[in-house]
Amino acid sequence: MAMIYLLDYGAGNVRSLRNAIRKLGYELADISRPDDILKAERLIFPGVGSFGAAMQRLHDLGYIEPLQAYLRADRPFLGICIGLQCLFEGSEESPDIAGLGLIPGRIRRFSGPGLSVPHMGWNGVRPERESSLFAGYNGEKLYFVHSYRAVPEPANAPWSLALTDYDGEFLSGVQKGQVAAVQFHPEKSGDAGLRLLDRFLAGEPLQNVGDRYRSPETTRLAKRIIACLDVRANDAGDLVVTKGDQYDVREEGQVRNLGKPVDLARRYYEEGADEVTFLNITAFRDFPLKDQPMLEVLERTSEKVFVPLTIGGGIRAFRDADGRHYSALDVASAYFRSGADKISIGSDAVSSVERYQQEGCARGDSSIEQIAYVYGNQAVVISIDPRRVYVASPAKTRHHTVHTRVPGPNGEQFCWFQCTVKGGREGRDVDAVELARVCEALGAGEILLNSIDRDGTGAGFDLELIAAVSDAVTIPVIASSGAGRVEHFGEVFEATDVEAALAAGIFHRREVPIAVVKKHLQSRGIETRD
Ligand code: 1PR
Repeated sequence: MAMIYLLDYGAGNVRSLRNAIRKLGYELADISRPDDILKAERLIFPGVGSFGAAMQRLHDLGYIEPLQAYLRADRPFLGICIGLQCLFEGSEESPDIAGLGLIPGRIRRFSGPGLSVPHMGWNGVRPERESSLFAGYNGEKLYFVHSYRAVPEPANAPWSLALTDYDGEFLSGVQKGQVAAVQFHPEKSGDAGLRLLDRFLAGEPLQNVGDRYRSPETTRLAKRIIACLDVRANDAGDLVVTKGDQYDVREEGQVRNLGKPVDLARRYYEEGADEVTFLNITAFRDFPLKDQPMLEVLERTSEKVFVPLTIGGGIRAFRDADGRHYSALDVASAYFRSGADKISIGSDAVSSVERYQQEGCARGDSSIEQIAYVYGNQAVVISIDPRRVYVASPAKTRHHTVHTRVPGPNGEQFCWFQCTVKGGREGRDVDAVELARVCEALGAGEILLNSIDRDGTGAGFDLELIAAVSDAVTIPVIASSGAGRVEHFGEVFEATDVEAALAAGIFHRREVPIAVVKKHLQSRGIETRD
């Protein structure tokens, strides 16, 4: 069996890819010097971060020449995501930096009107011709996350292997001879992705050996269903999944215990969750890197769960007991190394927005900017914990108000959505709409929009809050808090433009299986991943 070589230049989370390769039964070696590249029998290049950062890193490590020689010699290669984009001549993302130049054309940003960018989530591919890579592919959706894409042109037609529809069509698979690359993440695409990866690893020649595929007419991005696990230590010191009612997780004085984090995450993966999110809900008061069982939870989860993992809680700068300083980027990096694909920032995002408003501009040193620069915008989620504040009229506040159908305690017809920090313990003078807008400007890639008023109530999502925020940004928004019945999921996707809906309590208590949510959505004509 051929040894698989990984070109990992240490800029992001490739733990899941390593885990996927090991799970499929292959041995893995790392490229650690330029010479290793030409020794490799099968090479995987999972590009991470931005196009410019990836090319710069290849350059600094002296990898460009041997890599070009390897590719020109038509040796087995699989590029993933940025690993596909680097094969082209250049990219709008980093206009001054040249690509490897193997495939004609430049990478361009998605720009269609009303389109959510990044293209994040599960979409299909349309294979253009037979290949061993897509042999047996049957229209299953695969996981994509990117803001730039390769556009099909006559000059790169000989490379075109598969197309995906979003803002027109883009090249989601390329291949010529033994060199192939895909824009989606096979290691994050559940069983369908693992099967595809296995076909490359198995070493079948890449050309013209596939079965006939059944290709859908056009591919459609699915609405995502996310299972959320709020995690904290209980009074005995064990890390448990808990769940609050309006953020209060205690029942008769005890922290509610709904199960073990790794087991539950695995259960949701098997039941068809499109993503799994962990929120370390007490990390605001503890130093998250000290004695953190959360890192181990992530490591163990990423061995078994092959869909995207997000982790939130405590992502901010810290000084430990010995006076050592850790930046938010250090904390995030520890989470990425342990298997997270995205990190989510709560309290610190509110502080960054307050500072942005005081100073009137971005300074490049907020946690959002620092993490997005290194790991890419798509890896930075902002978790908002808003609470309604009722007012008699919009003139009573400087904040973004909505005319509400759920009047306040004194019959108020208007409300604004006040951001809170420290798990709802402190309200700040920032509203959810302005927070989302500023975080998008600072480089966040997605918004996780909770509601303290609806959390754990089962009364349905706060559609007024969700519409106000999702109308204010172009990045994807995840609706969270209040799901109590399958109909609530249909409602939120029909009434607003959100890309994903998240729930906790109804999944933990096994009241509604994820598959039933998806069936319901399909019956309403809403696209999902099966
Ligand atoms: O502020 O960066 O340290 O991050 C802390 C993170 O922990 C934030 O993302 C914040 O939302 C979360 N958090 C803090 N305290 C609580 C709590 O519940 N006491 N959980 C908490 C937030 C809300 C949702 C929940 C949905 C769905 N949980 O994520 O899962 O409301 O619930 P439902 O379907 O049962 O209604 P930082």
